[in-house]
Amino acid sequence: MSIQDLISRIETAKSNLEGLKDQVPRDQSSASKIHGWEPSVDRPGFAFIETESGGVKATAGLMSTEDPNGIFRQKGLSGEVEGTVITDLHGGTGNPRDGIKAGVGVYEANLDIAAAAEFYGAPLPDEANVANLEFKAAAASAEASVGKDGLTAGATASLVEGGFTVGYSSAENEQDETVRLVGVAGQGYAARLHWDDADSDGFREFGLGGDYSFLSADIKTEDPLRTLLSGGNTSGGVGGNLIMDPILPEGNLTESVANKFGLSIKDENAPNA
Ligand SMILES: [Ca+2]
Repeated sequence: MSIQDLISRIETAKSNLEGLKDQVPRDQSSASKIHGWEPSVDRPGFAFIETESGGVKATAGLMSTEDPNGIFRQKGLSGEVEGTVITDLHGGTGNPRDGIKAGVGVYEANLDIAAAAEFYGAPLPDEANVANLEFKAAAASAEASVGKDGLTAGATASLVEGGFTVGYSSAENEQDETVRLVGVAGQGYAARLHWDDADSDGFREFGLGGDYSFLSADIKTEDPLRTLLSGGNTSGGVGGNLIMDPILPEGNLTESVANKFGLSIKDENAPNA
């Protein structure tokens, strides 16, 4: 049985269980309903309750902005509580998560350097086309959730958090890899597993991450075997890329090895496969 089969069996079992709780299957559930005021250009404050079959999210804040090119977004004095049984609520990412989540923060900001570089006509090189900065001030959050993109369990509270995500992501490439490193002036204890296929190329970005005391880190890779052998395309640039890449065969190494045993990690039915 391939990893793909195993994951799809887990997902089928989970949706069967959900079907027992509620006779309305997830994909037939009604669209979410918003009660209150969502963030808008002419009103900085927001406060709304979002409901969907099986889930509810209450969120409020004094400021939330995002520039139209997706370069910079920020949020101020905000809080949210989210509890779901069957729903697609999860921070607007479109990734269904079942579980509970709560958070408050005085300020948070994200800067997409790759989007900014592209906008100003100097795009980052293809092999390093992911670069984000993140910052939070006086924030606390707790979450226990599982969904089609992964699993999260833990809690973090900080005075200040700052860090970056770098790497490579493209539906044209089957060796995508990103690394996220964030320093936390506070305390955090959390574990995360990742198995989303964000670029829908048939190769899931497997990974793990966590918060431990002053450090929050995540690594995701479409080619776990190559990442292990090369020490990471991103994190081990010199040792990994320059030495191992000429030695290791092209393409997804994990898939090549899996194929030798009659297995596959690729979902041939993915939209960009
Ligand atoms: Ca992928």
